[in-house]
Amino acid sequence: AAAALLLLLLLAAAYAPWRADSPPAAALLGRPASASATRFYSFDLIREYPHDPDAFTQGLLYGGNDTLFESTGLYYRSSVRKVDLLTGKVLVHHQMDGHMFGEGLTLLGDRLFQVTWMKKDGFVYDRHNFSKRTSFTHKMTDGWGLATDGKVLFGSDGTSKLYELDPKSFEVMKAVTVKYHGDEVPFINELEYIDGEVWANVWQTDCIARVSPEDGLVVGWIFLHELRRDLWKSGNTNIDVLNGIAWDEGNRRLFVTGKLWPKLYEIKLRAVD
Ligand code: DDQ
Ligand code: CA
Repeated sequence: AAAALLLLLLLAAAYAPWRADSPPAAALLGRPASASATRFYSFDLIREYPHDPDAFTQGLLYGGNDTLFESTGLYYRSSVRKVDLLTGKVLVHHQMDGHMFGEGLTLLGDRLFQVTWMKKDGFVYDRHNFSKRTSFTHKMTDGWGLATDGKVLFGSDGTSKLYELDPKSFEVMKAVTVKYHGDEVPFINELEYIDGEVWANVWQTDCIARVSPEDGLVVGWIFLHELRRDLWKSGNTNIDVLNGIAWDEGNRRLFVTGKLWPKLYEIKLRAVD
């Protein structure tokens, strides 16, 4: 019911005619500020791959050479994995402590950074050897999503905030509020940095928000409800929310999946406006 309500609010916000006026500050930054400037996207399915239906996907990223790094949640089941893209086979598996609920994951240099749910604790793993591990604490209100532009860590905590964290001190260097036509977008979850934008799963929706990290404005909405519908149609009624965006920059491939989804999808966006 909460998901339906949020979706309804998003759609209402999208089509409300009284929101068509442009805030001048946003316009000066050259960012879409009016209803007509925000782009909407559907997708074309390029290919589907198997995905571990027991993986409660919380963080997803491309690891090169047809591999993915993935972190999973749930108590006593949380993990960090290296996964073979083509087969879905888990190549390296690190089981987290039972009281840790794995969340967002990102790769900066040779190190994987991970945050955890309902705790300020995070972990840093060597990408080649997950047992080489250190920990850190951060100052976001919670640990949900992580991504990187190769310099800073982007983080989310389930609010409408998008944080920039220093990867050495883990201090918050900057925080913007994700907004669509002046309304805050809460439940910002799994993240991916793509071509200067931060793409974010919005928890409990089948939508991805394309966010400008400079000012937090939503510059595009991607609608992926068809993926869930097709999984349901083929009998997968046990699936949780859409979550997990991975970008293969070299080959410009975009991958998405969800928590407990038996499939991972390579998609191409198609503008619908
Ligand atoms: N988060 O990933 C959105 C940050 C948290 C998801 C928490 C889901 C809790 C599910 C608990 C199920 C217990 C069997
Ligand atoms: Ca990601």
